[in-house]
Amino acid sequence: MSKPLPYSVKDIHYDNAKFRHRSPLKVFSQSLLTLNTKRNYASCSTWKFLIVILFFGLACLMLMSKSPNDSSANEKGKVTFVGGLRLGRLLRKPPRLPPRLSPDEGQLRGSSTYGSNSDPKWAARQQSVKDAFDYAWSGYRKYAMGYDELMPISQRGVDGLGGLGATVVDALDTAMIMGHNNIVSEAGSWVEAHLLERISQKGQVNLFETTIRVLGGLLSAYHLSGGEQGATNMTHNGPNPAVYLNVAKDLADRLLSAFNSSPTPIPYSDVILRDSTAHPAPGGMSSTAEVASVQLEFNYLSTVSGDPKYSTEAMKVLAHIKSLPKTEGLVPIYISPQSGEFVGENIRLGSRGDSYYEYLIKVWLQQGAKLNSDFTYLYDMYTEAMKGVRHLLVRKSIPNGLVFVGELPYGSKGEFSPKMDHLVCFLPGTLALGATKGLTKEKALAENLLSFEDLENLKLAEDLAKACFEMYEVTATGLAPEIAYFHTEEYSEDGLEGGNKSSMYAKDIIIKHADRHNLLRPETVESLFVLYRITKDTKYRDQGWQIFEAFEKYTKVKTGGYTSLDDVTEVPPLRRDKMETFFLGETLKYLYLLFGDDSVIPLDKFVFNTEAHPLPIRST
Ligand code: DMJ
Repeated sequence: MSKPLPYSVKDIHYDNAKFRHRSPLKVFSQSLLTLNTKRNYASCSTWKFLIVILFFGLACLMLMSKSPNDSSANEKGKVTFVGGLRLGRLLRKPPRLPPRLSPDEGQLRGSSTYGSNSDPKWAARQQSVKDAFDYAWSGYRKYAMGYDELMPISQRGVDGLGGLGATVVDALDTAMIMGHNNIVSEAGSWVEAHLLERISQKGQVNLFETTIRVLGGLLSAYHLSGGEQGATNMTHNGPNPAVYLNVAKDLADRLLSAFNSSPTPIPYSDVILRDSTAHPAPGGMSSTAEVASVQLEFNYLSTVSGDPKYSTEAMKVLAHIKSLPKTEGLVPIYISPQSGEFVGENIRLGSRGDSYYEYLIKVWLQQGAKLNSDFTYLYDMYTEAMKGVRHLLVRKSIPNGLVFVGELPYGSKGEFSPKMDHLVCFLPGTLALGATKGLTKEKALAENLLSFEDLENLKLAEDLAKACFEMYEVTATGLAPEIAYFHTEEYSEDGLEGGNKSSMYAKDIIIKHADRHNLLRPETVESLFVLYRITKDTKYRDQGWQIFEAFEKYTKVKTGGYTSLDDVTEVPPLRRDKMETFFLGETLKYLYLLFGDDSVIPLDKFVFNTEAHPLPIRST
């Protein structure tokens, strides 16, 4: 008798060599082989004769037993035994699927968009997202080309990120993925004509923001436009991919001053681009998330440039953080570049903490996801941290039990705060990715790859995604606030509801006046995208569509572009005057991918940096 299945896969779709279904024909031919090898019966001529007869009989049956009353089946070429067993099915080879193109191959072969969408409903919805991207870009191009961001109400541009035309670079790979060739051409030409000069002239930029948006955008554009295959293969509009790489190197060389000027492996937060110098932020501290979320980009740059210096500097940060004391794997949100130590006790997965956890697992995945490698410590740090999250930060709201992640502003000995930034909504996607390593849940289960802990993380991912979606559903506009509080036994406040009286979570979610804005952020749709890819549960697509419709309804500006909102709990909502670069770089990209084909930027071949710029996983 076989042993009971391991706990983690008991009662679930299970498939390994031992339990896999085998076709009767295979069973038959294997039995013959077994007979042959085990007992040497085939040396007996009688047995040989019988086997030949058996095969002959089988062949005759196949030809003669076409069921007369199964004409439709016959039309389709199915051959059946009288008893109903479909011999055709036994003999037919698995269908030959068209080869799956990697995104860059798709691009290199000149397809207008990556992959195809066979479902007309989702194809139409995907097209709506593509149109929204076009609308956002057109508004930006008309009023703000070359500025960092569009102010759509004032119809002008603003440089909030140092003046490197951040929207152009953030949007570029989204345009490539969508097959928006005109936009690729416009954005690419702008990069070629202006960006190097800008970089050499501009003053202060933030190391993290510039790395994730500009450096990440350039590197992704380099890869997607066929850079690693060499320029001759390029079919994309826009410049030779080498242009993107050269600009990326120039930028990264200057950004390296943040590492080189610091007395510890922890970089300073700000860089003066024109003279390649760096200094700490006012107050002296760097954010933990910021210093630990530049490694995907610097690693990839080292790979494609052949110069290890970028990766070496960036990875020293993570190796250093490994040696610091933590609270069940959780870390404070500030770190000092002077001392190299964490500062304060504020632990959260929202602002200043978020992408530290994201990059632990993604850098490990980028480097081939091998256990017992130089990068295993990242996997261990991630695993410990997620255990810490489950133990110290996860709670349920009342009355209806939404699972959320709170904060520990005074460390693990201090009081728990039921506050959750929208930024935390990256976590469901990261947890799901960490659990299956980018495979579908079905495949990971079939290959027996999920530990008990992976399954727990996947469950938590789904629960948290629900809370993130309900942060949208609970408001009058259907758009999430920047921050929500959750009603618990220790904490409640009346009169701070989201404005959607029909939401069953109206009493669970509390939205303070100061937190009611929406900046067109991507985190929830990012997680819906990853969870859809991994679980194939269509509810994630439906939820993404609902969110997209709310963006269309309340944030689209008649004269061009989309805008942030001041208050999502009122209809019509008060508007702010900014279209953040990540609306084009992340939000619309994730929505487009959510409604599209899974073979486009597959999650086991690419990691998305924290600004949604896909970078290839090192091939093993
Ligand atoms: C983006 O710039 C990145 O996703 C970052 O990690 C967090 N914040 C914004 C989007 O909300």
